[in-house]
Amino acid sequence: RPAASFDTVAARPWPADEPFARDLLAAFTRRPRSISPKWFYDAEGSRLFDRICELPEYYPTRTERAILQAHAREMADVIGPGAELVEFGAGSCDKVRLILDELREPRCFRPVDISAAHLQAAAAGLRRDYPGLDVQPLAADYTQRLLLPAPEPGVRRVGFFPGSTIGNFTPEEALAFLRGAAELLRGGGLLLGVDLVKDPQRLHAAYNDRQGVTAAFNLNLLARANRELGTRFDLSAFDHYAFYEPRLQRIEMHLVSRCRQDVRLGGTAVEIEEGETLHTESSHKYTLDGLGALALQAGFRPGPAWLDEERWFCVQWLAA
Ligand code: AVI
Repeated sequence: RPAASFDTVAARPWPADEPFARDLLAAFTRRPRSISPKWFYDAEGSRLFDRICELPEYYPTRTERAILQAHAREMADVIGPGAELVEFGAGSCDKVRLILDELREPRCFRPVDISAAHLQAAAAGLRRDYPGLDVQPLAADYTQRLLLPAPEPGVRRVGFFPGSTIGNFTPEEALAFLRGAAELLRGGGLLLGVDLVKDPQRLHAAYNDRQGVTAAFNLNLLARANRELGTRFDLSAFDHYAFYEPRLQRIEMHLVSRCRQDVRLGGTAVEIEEGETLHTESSHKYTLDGLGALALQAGFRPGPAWLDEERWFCVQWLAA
């Protein structure tokens, strides 16, 4: 039986109105080629990210967890009793439990996440484990302005943004996010988890793990396009490439084309040169001074910071 050639397989219509399709086309038609890392996180990408968090080389998750475990009581004291807690990008609401365990009489907990299904499951788990807690999930994109009811008089609103997710924003996006958060949290504050500038070898290893999970996570962007948009990217024609750029204090992740190749994105033919890259993610690392300056610019007053012994990661209190 002759194998079906590409030409006899009917192409799926290009879903031009889908945001991922629009962003992918824009990514391949600008130079340098780049796309937002938010497209990593379909079900498969989220599963791969969970595996990254368990890798021996990927220190941020476990280091932040240890900081929260060691200092949750002090953090709860800074937050104070009767507060309303808002978590940005809550996901499975895992880490916040360490804070909730110590918080005195929290008024309510508002997990915010773009994935409604994920959020409902996480909220149900929290209601089960914290029977007295008022859990008010909000399915929304927290990089946009959030519509929350005004807190009751005298209730401090406090944000929680762990995982150094702020590092995946450009400096301009980070400033815009923090400005919006300062406004939303006025009179309260923000507990922010941030990965710190450190030995480039350590950073390099964290994004080039030996099992290749980070490579699979990066390549999943193209695999997702094949699944959702009907593209025919040959994953073996791209390499994962992640490096630390010390002047910009950031890890850059790219997908590098191993050869000259043509790909079709709907009606658009795209030519990719050998060695050309698609920039898929930046992961900014901060110094305490740099973070403090950014927070001040955004309208926060930096307070206590909790670090691990190696000073790899920091959970910073920012008063709003
Ligand atoms: C989600 N974010 C903080 C991770 C990071 O480290 O920038 C995403 C990631 N990319 C590669 N490994 C992990």
